[in-house]
Amino acid sequence: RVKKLPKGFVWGAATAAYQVEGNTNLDGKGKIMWDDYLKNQGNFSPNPACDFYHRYPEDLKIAHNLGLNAIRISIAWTRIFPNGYVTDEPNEAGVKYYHRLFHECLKNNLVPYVTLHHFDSPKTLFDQGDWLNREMIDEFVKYADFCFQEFVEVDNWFTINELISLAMCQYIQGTFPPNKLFDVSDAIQAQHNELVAHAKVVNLFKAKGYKGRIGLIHVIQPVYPATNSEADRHAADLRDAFMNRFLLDGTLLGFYSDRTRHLIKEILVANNAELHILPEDLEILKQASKQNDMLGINYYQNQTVASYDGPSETYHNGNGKKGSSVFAFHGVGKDVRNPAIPTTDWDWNIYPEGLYDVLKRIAHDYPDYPVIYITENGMGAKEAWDSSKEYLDDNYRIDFIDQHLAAILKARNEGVNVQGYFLWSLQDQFSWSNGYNKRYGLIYVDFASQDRHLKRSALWFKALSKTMK
Ligand code: BGP
Repeated sequence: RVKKLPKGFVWGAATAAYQVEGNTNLDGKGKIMWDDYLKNQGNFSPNPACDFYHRYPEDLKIAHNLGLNAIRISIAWTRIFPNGYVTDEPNEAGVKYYHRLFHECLKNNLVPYVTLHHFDSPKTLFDQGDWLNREMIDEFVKYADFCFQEFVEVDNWFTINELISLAMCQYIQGTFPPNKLFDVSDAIQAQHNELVAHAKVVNLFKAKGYKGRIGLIHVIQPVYPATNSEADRHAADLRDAFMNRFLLDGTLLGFYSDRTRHLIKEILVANNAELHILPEDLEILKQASKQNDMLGINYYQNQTVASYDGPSETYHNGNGKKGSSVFAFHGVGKDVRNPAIPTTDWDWNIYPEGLYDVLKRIAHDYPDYPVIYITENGMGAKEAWDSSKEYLDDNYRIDFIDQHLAAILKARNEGVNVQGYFLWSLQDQFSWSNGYNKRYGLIYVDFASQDRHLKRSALWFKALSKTMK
């Protein structure tokens, strides 16, 4: 379908520190919110992941050979400040590791796009309430400031990855620590506080005149009503406000529009929940909204929603048993399956048109939006390496990427300013709530031997990279 990439297109793949590095106890790294939780749960361990902490030269070389020109990487806060609190004595080993890593990226002509927080709050700050505690915001700003000063080889910064996923998984679906269920107050407050944290960092980045660009990453799941009934359409609006609109408004407008506040209020009332906004928050958001240099959009799937007033219920399909997911949110709406839309084994809808809709919507609703990069998109699958074959056959992934890329380029041709694509993920990685059997990589990783093998999608990726000239 896609025959040619636009000239100068950013063509990359994504990683996140905790999902790739492994070595969570090495060189003075401090604990994060996941270490003890995963140990107690006993299902899967973040070690060795793909041992990127040691094997990054090999992976970056492969990425370069595949024609990639960019890579998404995150810094593990607790490799630099092991107990989360920012002091005058950063952990040298951690600082040096990231310098080595960034230099290796540049050596391989991979422009690093660096995220400061990717689902990995330091354990100390997590225990004090994580983003619900405003002390976390202050420490985050100091940590960001340190990184901007130290890592001058980085030109592209993202503050926080996927605020809504974190809030949903921590406080609504209970799949990330602290595993709360439908605590609507905490979920919406965390979203707001993270927006303020992002905004403070952007304002500091600009006030101090750091070079380079800064932005935020949102995962957007467009919401469609199950039927054309008024009730279902309203449910879709409510869900969209909670998942997408609140965050897009806070980032790109710098305030929550009347319509957004109205919808959020309805959700709060239905769930006896509260949101606290300090008067100064809005000034901070407003100032930052005009200073974002770029916007990262992660896109995986859409949602089809029907109106629902019953009790809230959720079941997370974390093992790939197709059809087992349940999600019903009191007073907001329940997920229903649209039989016309195919799904993965983890019940994620495959709906490339949704990505086109997302891009068009941002350009339409937020005309002052900064340049967009698709910072994640990809397909998880159960895969096993067959040593009698040269490459792992993942034609479904090629098809998936191809269709999503076509949707991006269509929006781009219609004027949406989208300049790049990062596949999730570069290599197979550790998945937060699914462990190791949900593989996304261009590069297959044998987690026992740490051998790397190429998938067919990697060759397809490479062939397309050559069309850019
Ligand atoms: C995004 C995260 C990634 C990654 C991806 C796939 O939400 O930013 O860290 O994990 O989704 O999700 P999963 O691993 O749950 O399949």
